[in-house]
Amino acid sequence: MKTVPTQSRALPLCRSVASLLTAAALGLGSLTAQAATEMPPFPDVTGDVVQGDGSDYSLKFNIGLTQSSAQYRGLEYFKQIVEQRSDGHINVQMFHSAQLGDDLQSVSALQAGTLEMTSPSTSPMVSMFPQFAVFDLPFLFPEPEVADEVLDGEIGQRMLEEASTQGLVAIGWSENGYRQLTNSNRPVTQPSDLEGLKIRTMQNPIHLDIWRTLGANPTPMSFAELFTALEQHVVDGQENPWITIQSSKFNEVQQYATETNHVYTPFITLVSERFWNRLPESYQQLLREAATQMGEYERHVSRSLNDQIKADLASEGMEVTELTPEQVQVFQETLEPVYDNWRDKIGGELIDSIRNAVQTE
Ligand code: TK8
Repeated sequence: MKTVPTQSRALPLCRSVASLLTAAALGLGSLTAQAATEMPPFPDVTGDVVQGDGSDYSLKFNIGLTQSSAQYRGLEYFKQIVEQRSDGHINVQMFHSAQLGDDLQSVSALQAGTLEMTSPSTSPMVSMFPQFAVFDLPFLFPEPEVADEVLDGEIGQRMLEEASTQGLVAIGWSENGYRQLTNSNRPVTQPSDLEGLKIRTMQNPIHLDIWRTLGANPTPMSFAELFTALEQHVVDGQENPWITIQSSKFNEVQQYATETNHVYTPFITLVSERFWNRLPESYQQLLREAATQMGEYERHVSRSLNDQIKADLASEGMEVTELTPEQVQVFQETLEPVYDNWRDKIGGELIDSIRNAVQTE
């Protein structure tokens, strides 16, 4: 079997940014914490007005993350596109922070026809679509652009088609992104530092396997319960992209962070099939185009803010550890058995086709 592709992203030397910045954090922490992160501007809405069937439609779009996430920013752009190009005949109501339910509850609501759209992480959906589990394999995508190639290419397209069943229509990808570890106990630079740490994972068996293999004590839990669980020390740590750590204020209840980049998580854009079937074809096409444009913009927002947010978290007092390439390799090698454990269940062909796409990049 091939070895896990070495991350080609430049990883600076291990250092604690926080120690350099503690003084600044003491003085300015509360001020900088208030400063809103500047989002890249919305691209202009382009394309003609799309003729519908004369009826008006209203859709509720619910996401798990907060109003300061890239996910919400993407949703705001989606709303602009859909409302402008339908000339106001489609109204988009935005809900954030799991106001209408967490990822799994939202998917059920789509199936029941009580919610029209959502954009969950693929990971909690593997019980419905086992092939999504491929994205949970550790260190699969060395660069975000490689994830784009796969998701926007043949494999991603096929997965959207395969996920358009069970009351759902899957119309696009955006990104949650590379996941980073945080905890309230100690700095983590190697798997042995994780011993005994209770880590919240998504409701996903591969993530459980990853953290068990690393020696931690993982507990699956809905994202909506996570802040309280961290605050009350029900769990010691969690893992999510920098922008999610910041927009969900996990840094207020987590002292240590390690830039592990261990998994890249896509978001999938889903529509309720019941709603979809009521729409004229021209509006179905409009939603597809808007979902694609939302995905492009949201990825841009997420990526352009990543490093800035990491630095902000450090200046606000979090102790942020960046791993050396050698330290990353220890994590990769420790996690290689996870591939063997899941290969047959996920499908060796699918894993190979993604790993081949990664290598030809
Ligand atoms: C938000 C979730 C979240 C995910 C998780 O709805 O559960 O940790 O990373 O971002 O999809």
